Amino acid sequence: MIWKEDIETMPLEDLKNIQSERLVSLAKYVYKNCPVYKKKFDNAGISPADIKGIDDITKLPFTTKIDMRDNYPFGLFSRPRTDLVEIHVSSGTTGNPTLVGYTRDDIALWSDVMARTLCCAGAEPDDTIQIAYGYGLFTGGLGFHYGALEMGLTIIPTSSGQTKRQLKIMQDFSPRILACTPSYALYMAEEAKEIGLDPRTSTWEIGIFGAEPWSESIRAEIESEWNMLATDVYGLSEIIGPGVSQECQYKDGLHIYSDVFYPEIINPDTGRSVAEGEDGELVITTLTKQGIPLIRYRTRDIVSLTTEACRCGRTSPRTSKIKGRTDDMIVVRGINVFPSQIEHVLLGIDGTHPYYQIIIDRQSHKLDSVDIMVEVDERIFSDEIKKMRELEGRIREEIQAVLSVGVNVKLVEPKTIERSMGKSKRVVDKRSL
Ligand code: DLL
Repeated sequence: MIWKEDIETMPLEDLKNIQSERLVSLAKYVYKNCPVYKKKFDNAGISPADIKGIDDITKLPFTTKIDMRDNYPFGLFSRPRTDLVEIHVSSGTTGNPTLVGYTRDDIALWSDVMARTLCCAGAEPDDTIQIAYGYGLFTGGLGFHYGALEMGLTIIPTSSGQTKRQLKIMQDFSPRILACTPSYALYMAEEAKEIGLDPRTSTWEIGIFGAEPWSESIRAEIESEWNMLATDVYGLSEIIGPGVSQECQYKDGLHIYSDVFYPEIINPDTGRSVAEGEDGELVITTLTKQGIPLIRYRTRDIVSLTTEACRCGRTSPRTSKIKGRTDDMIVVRGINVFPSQIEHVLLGIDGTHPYYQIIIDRQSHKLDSVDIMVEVDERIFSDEIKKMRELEGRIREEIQAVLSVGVNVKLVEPKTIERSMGKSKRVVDKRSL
């Protein structure tokens, strides 16, 4: 599979017809095969016969992470365990992890959407791909693997870690494509320089980065460090893994495969749809999955959606980059704070590095404190104390102006903050520990 023009450039009315047909079958399928969904439909007073087309989707109840956890491990499945050929687990922070499973047809679907993803990023059939996402229970490594197999690429399944070996493999086998988390791409650039390798001379021309939030400033940093095109890939285990949406070369939103993953954007407080272009929570219905199809799954990721045509010719709607998570929001002294707001300020200031950590604490009976550790250039550290204090003051003021919350800023030397080879942890909330 290389470029499926009929699907990628389908007129929106045809897309809607396919979505409608698929939703009608899906409603019948889960009602018949999954007792949890039967109960959810019955409680909402909805029968599959009420679903006549995609516009009826709002009649159906939402599915949440809580439904996944309450019915752990196999309660939300529509197929018996014996029909599953693979299972994956998404690690949560509390309680049971989330289990997802695939029938053979689901693996075919995953391979297909991942091949579309690779193609969308600009991969060609003769390419070699280095897959430095973790292989294992995490869906990143194997998801890319299936897509690359489907597309016929040459796969180097390095998984994450062993950075010096990653760099040697890149030099020896000349892959054009790199797939890993954006934080690992940055870390590899640092390591490359450490061993005297100029990252700008690497053979990687296209990067497919995701699994964690990353800003345009981090994109600019990766693109200039590695001299490559850095594209964004989005997905989540509950829906399929990576392969829900992907940026094309124009980097103007992520094309969502809405013929199989139907997107809605809602106001997370009211549950109602927001107008096109407005920010809200992304809700996805898996239109064709068999093992664990999900209806109106609340991703908690905040995006906006556009149906405007893209210059690449694909007609599927595009989401913005992920702007935050409904549950990532930190409430400090009653004010809502998103880590991305802090990142945006930091990366706009000359001399700071894309490594920072936000530490929130509460001393007994005192107000919450926000300490931000920021890595800065060596040259700033060797400057006089006065200059360092000035920079700290400037960062503090700029952040306070954006957040309306007082913060403490501490500049730290390069390489002080822990590096990540998978998803990085930028916020440490000691209040909930
Ligand atoms: O992270 C799947 C994946 C693997 C996506 C490799 C892309 C590449 P989970 O571990 O279940 O699955 O985590 C899903 O990660 O709800 C988002 O909050 C976040 N996330 C994933 N991709 C992006 C992205 C994989 N491109 C959760 N930008 C999602 C921002 C992302 N956040």
